[in-house]
Amino acid sequence: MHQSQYGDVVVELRGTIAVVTLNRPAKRNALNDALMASLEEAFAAIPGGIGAAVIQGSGDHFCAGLDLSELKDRDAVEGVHHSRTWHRILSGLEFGRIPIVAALHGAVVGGGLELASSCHIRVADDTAFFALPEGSRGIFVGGGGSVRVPKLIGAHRMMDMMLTGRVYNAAEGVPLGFAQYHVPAGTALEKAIEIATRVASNAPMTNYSLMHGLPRIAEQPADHGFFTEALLASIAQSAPEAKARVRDFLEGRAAKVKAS
Ligand code: 1HE
Repeated sequence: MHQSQYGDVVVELRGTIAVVTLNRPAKRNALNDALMASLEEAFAAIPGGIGAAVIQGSGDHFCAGLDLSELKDRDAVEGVHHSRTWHRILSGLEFGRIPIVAALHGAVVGGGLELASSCHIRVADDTAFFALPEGSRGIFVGGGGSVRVPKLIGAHRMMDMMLTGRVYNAAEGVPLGFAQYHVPAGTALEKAIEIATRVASNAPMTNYSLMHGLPRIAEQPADHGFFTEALLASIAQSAPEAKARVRDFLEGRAAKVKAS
């Protein structure tokens, strides 16, 4: 295991995956400018052989969102640039090189939910709770939440959360779409590592097509989507790795799909 530190972000390389930890537990991993810059730097430094990442928060919470102490003196122009910086960094994760699995526990709120929703898979343990306290703080989401959160749970639920301060616990929230997996308290990291390791074993072009193609195809008119899909399908299947994997199945060396 190889470990590096970028400010309040720790990166451990474990075989084919990287485990990225927000390490500011005294402030519940609240995201200040320095932490956001460290996050960007940490992901940019993940070496080529790594096929997937896990992101988690240290301490009792995943992330308390924007560091509100930095909001006090920001004017409108600075606010726009701040929001655009978050957009760049979180879009860099969403449309980066490797899929990211978020291991969620405790507070997943405000910018913490925006960060989680820019990841590709979310695993919530039983302690996780989801909220958008921006509404009650007199502000608005600024880290891409108005684009990404409605895709998970619908605009109507996000509207309710922000207008009323509604908080969803894991048992309520996971079936609504906040996360794809609900696991017992204290096991989100373990499950996320298991999932990321599996994801990292996919052919790189398959993962790339899913990360970069699927969300774009979903925004395209059906006719354009079918065309984009055909191009991605042809590129993926022409890779030598795809040929080898199909041959492995046909010659009885690859696992069958099993009923769950
Ligand atoms: C913080 C922050 C923060 C904690 N910015 N300092 N996010 C929020 O509105 C959520 C605000 N936080 C909370 O509601 C709670 O802290 C938690 C539910 C996350 C955790 O509660 P708890 O009891 O474990 O911790 P705590 O005692 O409230 O906080 C511990 C310390 O962290 C304390 O500082 P201390 O110096 O008094 O020890 C808190 O002030 C500090 N802390 N959260 C700054 N968020 C791109 S736009 C995104 C917009 C948003 O994200 S708005 C939502 C912001």
